[in-house]
Amino acid sequence: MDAMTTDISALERDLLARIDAASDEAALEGVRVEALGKQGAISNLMRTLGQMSAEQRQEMGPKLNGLKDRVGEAVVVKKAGLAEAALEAKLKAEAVDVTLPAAPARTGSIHPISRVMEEMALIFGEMGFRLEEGPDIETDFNNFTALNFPPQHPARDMHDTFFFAPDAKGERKLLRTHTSPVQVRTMLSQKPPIRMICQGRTYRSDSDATHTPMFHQTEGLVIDETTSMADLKGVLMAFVKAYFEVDDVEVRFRPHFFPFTEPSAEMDVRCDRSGGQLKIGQGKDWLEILGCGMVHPNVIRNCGLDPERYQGYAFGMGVDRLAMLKYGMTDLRPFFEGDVRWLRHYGFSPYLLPGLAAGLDG
Ligand code: 2NM
Repeated sequence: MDAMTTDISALERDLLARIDAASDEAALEGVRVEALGKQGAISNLMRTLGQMSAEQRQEMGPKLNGLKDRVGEAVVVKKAGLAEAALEAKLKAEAVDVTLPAAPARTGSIHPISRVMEEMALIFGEMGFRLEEGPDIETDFNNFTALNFPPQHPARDMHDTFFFAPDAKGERKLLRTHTSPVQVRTMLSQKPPIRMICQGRTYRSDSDATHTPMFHQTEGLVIDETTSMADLKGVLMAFVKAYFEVDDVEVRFRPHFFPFTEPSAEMDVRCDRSGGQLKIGQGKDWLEILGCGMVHPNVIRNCGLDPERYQGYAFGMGVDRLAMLKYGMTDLRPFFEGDVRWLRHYGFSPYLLPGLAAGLDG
């Protein structure tokens, strides 16, 4: 073997070893350019063929061509191997464990109280009542004084109020015992005509089968210059018909006492309890569903309005009890226990919103 042949064999071993050692496509391309590029080692050798004698050329030509082919082939094979390894690594990094369980079915639902409050807001909204809001923590003035509960009056005890410790100024805040302070806030901040409802949590220290210390109310107020008990009756009858989804309903007003209204009344609706099921609207029994009356002139005055010019009516109802009546729940306490079995049974789908056009069932 002559020197040139030895050089070629050594070059081939060296190139093949470096191709084999290339760890990525960039390194491999580097080796390829050094061997087969325009100024590459093999290309330079090929160029020497021109200066050779005929015999030399006959010997070296096939050798150099063989070298070029084998090195070129090694690059192609290595390149395919690197591409496959890269794909493999990528797939491994992005692997998904298909044995993982699928996302669980949604089990959340709308609580009957939320649902019923939405229904009520919708019905009164159609009749032109705006929804107003106020805080759960109230002042004694907004919860009692403005509403014609005189200081030291036993009516304040009637409400089993939760009081906070007096603050630095000696003011004793409380958890509102009804939503009526929202009416006070509205009268103090808006000009008549006022036509509003409010809804929300209310608190009284009272707990038994039919009372929870936290409960919900919906109340309404209309203040204008010419309102009457007849307007009140019309609004409340329309409400009851829409809420219980009955075409006709007979109601009666029983005289009652509230400090904030005069006259005051409780409204009953006809019902039928025969057959173990409660039907609202007609029947031989009566069911009490709400309290109402003409707003007391003292309340109007306490809220900065002239009772000689303005008067109005108000009403209030217990959301929790009306939810029970409509949806056939017999016990109040599970409302606030958070038992998922109860919620699954009585909860509403968030996709079925109440609407008046297609009936309240959406
Ligand atoms: C009721 C019954 C009767 C009522 C009165 C007022 C206010 F602030 F205007 F004076 N708001 N709500 C009212 C009247 C509430 O609930 C049984």
